[in-house]
Amino acid sequence: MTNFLSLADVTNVDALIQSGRDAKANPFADQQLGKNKTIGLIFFNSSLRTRLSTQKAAQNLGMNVMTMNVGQDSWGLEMEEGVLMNADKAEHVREAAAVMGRYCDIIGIRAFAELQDRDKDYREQVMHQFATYAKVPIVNLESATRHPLQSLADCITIEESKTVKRPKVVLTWLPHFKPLPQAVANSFCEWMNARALSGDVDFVVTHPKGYELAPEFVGNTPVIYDQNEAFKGADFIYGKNWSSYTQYGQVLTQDPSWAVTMDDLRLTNDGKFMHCLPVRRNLKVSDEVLDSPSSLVIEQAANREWSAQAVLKEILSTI
Ligand code: SN0
Repeated sequence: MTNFLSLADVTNVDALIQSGRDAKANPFADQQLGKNKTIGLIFFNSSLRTRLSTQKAAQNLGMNVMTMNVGQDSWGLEMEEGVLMNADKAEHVREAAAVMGRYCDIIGIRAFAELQDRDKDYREQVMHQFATYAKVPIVNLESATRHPLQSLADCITIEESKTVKRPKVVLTWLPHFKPLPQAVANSFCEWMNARALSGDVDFVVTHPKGYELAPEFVGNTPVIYDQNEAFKGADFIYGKNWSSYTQYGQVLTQDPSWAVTMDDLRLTNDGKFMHCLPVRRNLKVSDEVLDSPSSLVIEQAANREWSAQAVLKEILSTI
């Protein structure tokens, strides 16, 4: 693996999930692999789990870690090509990425969707600019359209928590007053579609009308507009808010009936609740659900360390 930008960079999903589970069982087995290697973690947006878990995973592999918040710690970065730089951005990504590539053996980048211009977001300009100009492997720490380290952690969590061979997994939209990116939902669809294809899960999506995700992510997944119907017999309910893709970046409804409560869990097959965090209590999901044994949110977050370790291990073995 050279870059880890999306599922397309993974040759064997099963093996990567197993590698994460192996790291969890034996975190320091590969401590020599990253010795004298440096990872730079570059954030254009806030982070708690991604920053700490990726740093921890890199350290478990013996790597040195540097972290930077762009714009706060560094100069503001100009990402547009061929512009006259006479405004607030002091440095161009061409130089910034090239310099970082000289200090780092691997670079992780977080750059959320701006939710203004759909074509621009879905072109994944920032990830591609860093990959081009840094000339070292790039790890996606949540880009405009995807969050693959989260999806890998979610696959690990489902594998270790499932009680049936082929669990039913439901992705549900949750209410929120702010427009959030589609990245987590897109990525979850991308990875669950692959798991469904290999017979490891049954996967359905439920959301209000107007919240259809990009067709390239949904694929042939059944979309059910009745949330209660979708929840019937579910083994895992994966909650996430996202803003509209079709009316790009808009909040079309905040219907509180879409929040997940104990009544919803009672429709399921002793279903477990999953969410990538951060989650706003009682807006998206009730206290009762989050504080019940049915919640897997802390396990999922814990598994971020092992998903990052599996990915870094694979990249380190190629450089
Ligand atoms: C981000 C998102 O992509 O939805 C990161 C998730 C890992 N979430 C948020 O920005 C939540 C912000 C909020 O105010 O609730």
